[in-house]
Amino acid sequence: MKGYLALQARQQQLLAGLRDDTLDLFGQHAWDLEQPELPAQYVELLSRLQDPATGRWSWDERMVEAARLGGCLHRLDHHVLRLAIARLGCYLRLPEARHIPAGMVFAVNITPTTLLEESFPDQLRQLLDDHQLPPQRLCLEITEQVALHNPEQAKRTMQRLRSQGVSFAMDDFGTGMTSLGYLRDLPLDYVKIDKSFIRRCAMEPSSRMVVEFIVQLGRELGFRTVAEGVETAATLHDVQSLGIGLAQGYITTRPIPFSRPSDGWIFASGGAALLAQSQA
Ligand code: G
Ligand code: MN
Repeated sequence: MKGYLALQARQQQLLAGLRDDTLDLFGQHAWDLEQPELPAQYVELLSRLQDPATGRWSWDERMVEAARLGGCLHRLDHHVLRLAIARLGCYLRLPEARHIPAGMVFAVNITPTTLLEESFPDQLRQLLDDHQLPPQRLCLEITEQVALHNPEQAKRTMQRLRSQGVSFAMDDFGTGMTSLGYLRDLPLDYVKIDKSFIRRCAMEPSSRMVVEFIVQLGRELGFRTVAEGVETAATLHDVQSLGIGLAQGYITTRPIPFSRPSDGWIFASGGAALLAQSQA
């Protein structure tokens, strides 16, 4: 009963956020561990809800599940995608945006059911055109669940969007039940290794071996690996020694409101200073 009430409360919160426009995007960088002297070039846009009473922004990871059970997942995904693309389109036309690295990508989380909607590729194309956002700026983060739904259709949709320039990241890898075969079959640019897995690497040799294998697979198949949830310099150094390509987590930044990218936070350095320090 308690769980059910909590679920209902999350659904209400989400619906209020969508209705009152108090659902917004925050950004968090990933650092390129192979070129840490370059500015960060990967920014994930994360959903946050504002508490009307306190004004504080937060996000409960169980919100997506609440949206799914409450039947508003489609609405949530499309809201977030529209918001992200509209903001980015606007922002990238501002004079200060000329300093943004040409290769910088902005990643948005969408659920597999949205990706698999028949009309999704056309709707996405339309949004990108409407807001004049080059598809090369957009990365879609999807979870392993995509493989459980309809891997063949997922592959077709991803190939089609990728041929237009959109890139794809597999998110939270290591939390689902997916076989490694899907990493081979799906056209992926990034595989983001879940924070629980990264944490276990410090203690479990078997987890380290799996990560090393994924890194190797990435080199052969052409996707880059990303360590999620990196919080300390020690972990940063460790994931670099494992050969992981990028690091994301509180070590790069706490998520920052994206509504004000012109504040300059978008131009973050790439972690070279910290990597040099932790090696000393
Ligand atoms: O599922 P996905 O990987 O997109 O979720 C990212 C979530 O993880 C965000 O809500 C973000 O706030 C959170 N997060 C980002 N960096 C860290 C971190 O270093 N530690 C922890 N515990 N959570 C993080
Ligand atoms: Mn993500």
